[in-house]
Amino acid sequence: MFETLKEQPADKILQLMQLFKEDPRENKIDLGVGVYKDASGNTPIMRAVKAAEKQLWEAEQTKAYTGLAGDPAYGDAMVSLVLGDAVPRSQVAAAATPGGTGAVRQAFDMIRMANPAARVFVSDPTWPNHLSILKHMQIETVPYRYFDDETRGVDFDGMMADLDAVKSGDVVLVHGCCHNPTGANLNMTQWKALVELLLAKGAVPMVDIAYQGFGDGLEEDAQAVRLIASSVPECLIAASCSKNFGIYRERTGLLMAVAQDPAKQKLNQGTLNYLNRQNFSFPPDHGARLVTMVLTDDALRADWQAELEEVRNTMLGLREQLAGELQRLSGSDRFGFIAQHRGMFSRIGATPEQVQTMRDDFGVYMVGDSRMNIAGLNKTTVPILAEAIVKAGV
Ligand code: PLP
Ligand code: TYF
Repeated sequence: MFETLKEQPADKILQLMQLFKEDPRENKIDLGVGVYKDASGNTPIMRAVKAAEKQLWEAEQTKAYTGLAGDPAYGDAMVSLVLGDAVPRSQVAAAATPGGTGAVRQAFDMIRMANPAARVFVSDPTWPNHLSILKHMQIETVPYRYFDDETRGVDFDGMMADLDAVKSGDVVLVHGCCHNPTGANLNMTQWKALVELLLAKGAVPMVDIAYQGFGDGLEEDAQAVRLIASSVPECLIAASCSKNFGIYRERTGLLMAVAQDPAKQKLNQGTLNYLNRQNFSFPPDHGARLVTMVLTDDALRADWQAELEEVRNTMLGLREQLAGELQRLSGSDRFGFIAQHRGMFSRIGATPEQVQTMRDDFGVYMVGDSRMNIAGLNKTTVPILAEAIVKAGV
């Protein structure tokens, strides 16, 4: 049977991790995979998470199964973190998932179940896993313009023009904040215009929010998803705790289905539970439990928020430093977009050849589409990167 299998394309981001490992140069710089790193290149366990883990070890009495949707307290805590009081809790169905990826996958499954003819509109570019999963599930995917190669900001006119083709029952996938891979984001005026278009078309928004707290702050980063959830009749939200709690390997995510019609909540919750059962039964609990503890304990929460702010401000500082350094070296303002972008990533608009030159000549590893992870830098490596960017002719 297995002889019928075909080689599957590798994930380019994960491939790059391997290439970096194999490079013997000591001064190489890893700007690849989206993992936060401090100035010494470590990905620390956040203080509040570590403290919660200690408490949990003392207090946990059982490892028996939770529910199909995970621990309800986790759902409540995360719905509140993401949606605030934008919609009544009674309108939200929520299920824990293995990571944000699990939430994305379950969301696509629910879409296909509800409307097998639904097309999913995705930003060009988007996180490669979106495309890979959609293709695997044989869901029709339609790209919409997103990134302006000239300004390195959002091509909002192009985006709206392409979304004019959306039909009732189609799904429009958006990144709630900190767009991956570009770092370019809509402003609130643009989000409002997008919501108007979705309402006019009868399209269902799906929001992937994997970096809440990494852009402009926990509340600020949730503004778009809250606007959407409170404006449209139905939407799906896939949230990840991997980055903002630093618990990548614990696989902690949440899928939310929001409906203005309260009668739909029960059906949606039942569907989310059903889909969890079809795919993995009970979702992982350890990370979810830590998140719940951190979010519901005042002291832990305050410490988590403080550390998340440190992380966010460190990345903003690196953005400012890099933009400044590039302005000095290039004698132009054309790299100002790096300080405007938000989140871990910026697509700098280099050609694949220029990306390769930076790798060969300077040991700088960014993804082939010229996405760099800002958190892979520190004060000392910023000038090295700036020189590489300018010398490669970007
Ligand atoms: N969505 C986007 C846009 C991402 O960048 C990521 C990666 O971190 C995820 C979802 C999900 O990540 P995870 O499955 O590790 O929670
Ligand atoms: O985009 C990134 O780098 C993160 C991490 O298959 C990631 O989202 C990368 C590839 C992948 C899963 C997660």
